[in-house]
Amino acid sequence: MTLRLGVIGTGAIGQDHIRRITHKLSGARVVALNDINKAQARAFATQERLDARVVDTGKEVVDAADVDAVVVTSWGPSHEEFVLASIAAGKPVFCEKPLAITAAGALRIVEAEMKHGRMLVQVGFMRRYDAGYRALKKVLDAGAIGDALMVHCAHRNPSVPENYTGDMAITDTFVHEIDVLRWLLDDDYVSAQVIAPRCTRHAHAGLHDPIIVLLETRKGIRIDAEVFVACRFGYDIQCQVVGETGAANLPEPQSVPLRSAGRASTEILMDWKQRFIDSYDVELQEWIASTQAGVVHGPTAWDGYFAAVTADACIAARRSGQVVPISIADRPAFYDNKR
Ligand code: NAI
Ligand code: ISE
Repeated sequence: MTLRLGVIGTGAIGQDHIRRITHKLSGARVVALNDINKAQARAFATQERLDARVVDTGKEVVDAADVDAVVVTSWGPSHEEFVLASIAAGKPVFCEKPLAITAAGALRIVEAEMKHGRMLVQVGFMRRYDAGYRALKKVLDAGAIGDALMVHCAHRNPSVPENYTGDMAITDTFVHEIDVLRWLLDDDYVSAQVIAPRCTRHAHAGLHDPIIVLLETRKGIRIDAEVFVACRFGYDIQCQVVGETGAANLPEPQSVPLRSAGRASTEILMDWKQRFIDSYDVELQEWIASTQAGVVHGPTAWDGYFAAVTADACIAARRSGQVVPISIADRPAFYDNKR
């Protein structure tokens, strides 16, 4: 059965997801779409010659009789509303990260899903589908460096748009590390601290960039992560896990080592779209298959909630300069066997 999808939000990643669903993946097609910028949604549908209608609101997408499942790719603050509407309609929903921009919002989704009685929500934490992170996890799980003790990370963007404001370094950017490290280490967090070094002159007004986030896990692993979103030099994702007997690094994306004009060099990608391009394909193809089977295999609403609780703690830590404890109830049995 071909899954008929409705997409809300036809900006950068919404367009990419629609193109991959339409041209690359199998088992689904987009039948309805919406964006608050309706002209842009229309122009995109025309340009791509989509066999899909543009409707007036996100809620119309969710409620459309011919939409079997929903893809939410609008701005973070709107996610909660559309995910809750999808649950109320009993429809599976793939929601780009973050699930919600506050822990309270994510909890409302968890509660609504549990009340509904069946898992419907998957969160777009695509790094779990990346071949590099999967290879790193395999090495850790095989015990090749003993128990993990420390993790050093960097999440660098060359620049961010003007509408990237406030706490988005945490809720929109660092949220990837929050999820993928929890999955990688098979652990949860107990505290957060945020340090603000000297601010780059390239940060927009009101944004303190870079920041360093320190997390501590239940097992006592210490994580330090640099989040630097106006670094200018590349889209650069680094992760090194130091264990009792070795250190394991996230593989760099493949590029040809070049020797030219008196230099030896390798390319650094500039665009997030390229860095994890294959993982989006795997993620959405697996989501289509599991949705057709009526189950959720990927990151759940609980994972989205855990990420939001951690993000809230990071935001509080950034404001207070203190170490902020992270406490969360045990995962409900409803979400068992899922991390
Ligand atoms: P964008 O700004 O390019 O596109 C967002 C679109 O949503 C815009 O066209 C906007 O008009 C529309 N929109 C906003 N509120 C809406 C509403 N209430 N109803 C309908 N449409 C609405 O942003 P981008 O980069 O595409 O990001 C969208 C979401 O995807 C964000 O949550 C972001 O964090 C996430 N994302 C995830 C990535 C990943 O690697 N998994 C990468 C990039 C973005
Ligand atoms: C964007 O939304 C993403 O998800 C990218 O992966 C991240 O690097 C960027 O900072 C976010 O704004």
